Amino acid sequence: MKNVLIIGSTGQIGSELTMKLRNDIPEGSIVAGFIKGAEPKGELLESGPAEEVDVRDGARIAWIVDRYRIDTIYNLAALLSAVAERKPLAAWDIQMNGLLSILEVAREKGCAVFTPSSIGSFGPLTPHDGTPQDTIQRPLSMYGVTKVATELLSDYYFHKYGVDTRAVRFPGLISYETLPGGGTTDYAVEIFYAAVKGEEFVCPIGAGTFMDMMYMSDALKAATDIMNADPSRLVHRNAFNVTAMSFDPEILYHKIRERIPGFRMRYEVDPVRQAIANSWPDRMDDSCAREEWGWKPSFGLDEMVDDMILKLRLKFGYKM
Ligand code: AKB
Repeated sequence: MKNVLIIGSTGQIGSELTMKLRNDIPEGSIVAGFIKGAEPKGELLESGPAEEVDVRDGARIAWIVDRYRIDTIYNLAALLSAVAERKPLAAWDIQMNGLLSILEVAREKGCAVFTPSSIGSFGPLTPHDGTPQDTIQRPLSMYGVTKVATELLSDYYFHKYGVDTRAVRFPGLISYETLPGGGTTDYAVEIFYAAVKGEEFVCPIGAGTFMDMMYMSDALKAATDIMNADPSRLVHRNAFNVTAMSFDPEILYHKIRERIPGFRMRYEVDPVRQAIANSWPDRMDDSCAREEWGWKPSFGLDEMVDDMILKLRLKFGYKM
């Protein structure tokens, strides 16, 4: 991996992945792909090339691949689970037609492709505790439908055309740089913003709802380690279960209160997000990722909570 195109570079994952790749591969061209209205700013704009690109525009993607001799494409353009339920046709269009245009360019020009899947690719029939790598995937949400189709189409292009497609199934991602938007797990980020600002948090997900989660630095490590992995060791490709922790809103609330004693939370459950969360795993088994490419997260729950509070206080300029 040397010259990389990140489609969706201004989103929650893309903004940090682009900067990590620019630091890790200073000799490469790391191109920040963005859509109109979500232009990169500040360091992201100044530290390397940026190109406007709609994920569905294969001709434009091919032009960027030629111009920068791109060898790897990170496809991070997606509508997250809750917003995809409100806009199912747009979610299908972006997720599926976008993926197809990228895979076609990759087939013609020999690029590797990473398109993340998610805990959203599972459904109510999936075993929820210790969810295996290979198991039932019958999601009920449009987001989940597109994630299962993404896994299948990515595997298809690998088996039929030899396109080097690899991916992970991300859990909820927790980060302090860029807010997520429209996901079911967003509460686990938003709660920190409220706590650090001294505001009450209204939680849209009910007590007792466990979901897998991961701190962003581990997610970036997963996204790059899988693409750098020795292909001869990969039994699976699209996509690996990866997790770092599992908690419900109560556990997270109490962990934050241990550090910010005055913090308050109350529940106002959003039925759409709650139904999605109920259908997702409580805790995935990620042993295949550990065995096939050495996956191992660095941040557990306590380390993540400490770091989130510290980084948000610094971000808002609060005295320590
Ligand atoms: C969402 O909640 O939609 C995402 C995901 C788990 O894929 N964060």
